[in-house]
Amino acid sequence: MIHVEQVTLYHIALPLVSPFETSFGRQTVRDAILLELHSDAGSSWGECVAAEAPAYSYETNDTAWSVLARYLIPTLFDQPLHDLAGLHAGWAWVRGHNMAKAALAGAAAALLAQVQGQSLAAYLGGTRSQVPVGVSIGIQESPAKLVDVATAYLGQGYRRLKVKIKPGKDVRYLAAVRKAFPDMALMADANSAYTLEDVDLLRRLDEFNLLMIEQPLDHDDIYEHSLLQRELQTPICLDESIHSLLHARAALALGSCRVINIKVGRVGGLLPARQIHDLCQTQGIPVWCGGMLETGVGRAANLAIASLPNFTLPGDISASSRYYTHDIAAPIFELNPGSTITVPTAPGLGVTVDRTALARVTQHSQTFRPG
Ligand code: SMG
Ligand code: MG
Repeated sequence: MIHVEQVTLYHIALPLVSPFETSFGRQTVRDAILLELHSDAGSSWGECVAAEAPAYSYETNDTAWSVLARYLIPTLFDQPLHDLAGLHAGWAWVRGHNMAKAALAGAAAALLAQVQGQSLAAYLGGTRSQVPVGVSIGIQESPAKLVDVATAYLGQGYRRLKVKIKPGKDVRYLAAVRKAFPDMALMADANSAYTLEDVDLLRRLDEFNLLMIEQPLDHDDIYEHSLLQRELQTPICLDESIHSLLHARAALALGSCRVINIKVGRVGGLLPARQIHDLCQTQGIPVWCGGMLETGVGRAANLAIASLPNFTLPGDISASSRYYTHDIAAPIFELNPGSTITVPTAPGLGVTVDRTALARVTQHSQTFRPG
C-alpha cells in the first residue's frame, strides 16, 4: 500500500529537432506536461501527451492541467495506491480526459512496478526485450524532399516508414517513396483528412502496397470507416477514433479496421491499453504503439507497453535523437540494428529525469499535497 504525498506538474516546451507537419498543423516545439509523483515508497514520473491546441484531440495542456489538479490528483490523495485497477475505479466517474488520466496512471504504474522491484514492462506482462520500431515522417514540401528525408531515415537504420498525407499531398508523394524503395515497409497516416467522397482517391493508394492507412476519415467516426474498409484492399488502422475498449470492440465488430494503433494517452492509461491489446489478440488483430513525440518519460512507458506479445507491428517509437537534441530523461533511446529499440529493464520506468535539463525547458510548475 503506497501513500502519495506530493504531485508536481511541470509545463515544458521542448524544441523539436525538425518541424513535424500533419494534416492538421505544423509543430516545432513539444508543449507538454510532466508529472512527478512522490510517495512513502519512492517517486516516479508520468507524461501527458496533450498538446497546446485541441487539434489531434480535444484535450489540451490547459484542460489536462485543470482536470489533474481539480479531480484526478485528489483521488490519489484520498485513497492509498494498491494497484492500477483501483486507481482507475477511483476516477471512473470522470468522463473523458484520457490524456490527463494516462499521465497520472503512468506515474502510478511506474511506482507500483518499482516497489515490486520489477521493470514497468515486466509489471505489465511484457514478453519482449526489444520492440520493432519505425519512423513517422511529417508532410514535406515536395515528393522529392520526402524521398530525401526517407532516405536519411533509412540510412539511420529505420525499416518501416510512415508518411503523413493530406488531400493534394498523397498519391504523388506515396508514389515517389514507393518507387524509390520498392520493398520497404511503408504506410500512410491521414489524421482524418478525408471523407467517404474521396473513396476513388483512397482506392488508388492500394497500388502502393501499404502496410496500412491510418485514420483516413473523421476523428470520431467508426461506422464510415467500416464502409470504406470494404472498398479498400489496404488495411485501415484506427488511431483517433479509439478511446476505449468499447470503441475497439465496436470497430472490430463493424469491420472498421484490421489494425489498431494503441496510444496510451488516447485510451486513458497503460491498463486500458493492455485491455485493448488483449481484445485484439483474441480476435487476431495486430496492434502497434503510436507516438505523440514523447520525451524519454513517455517513450519509456511506450516501450514497456509495446513489449506485450500482440504489439507485432513496428511502433512510432523512434530513437530520442529523431525528436530532441536534449531530452529531459536519461538514458536516451537509440536505434538497434534491425530497427528495434531495447525495452528498459531497471525497476520502474527505467529512465531518470535530468533536473538541469528539465529546469531549462520548464515554463511553470505547481505542487499539490493532500489536505
Ligand atoms: O511520436 O514519432 C512520433 C509521432 C508519431 O505520427 C505520429 N503521431 O497521428 O499518429 C499520429 C501522430 C500524432 C502526432 S500529433 C503531434
Ligand atoms: Mg495517427
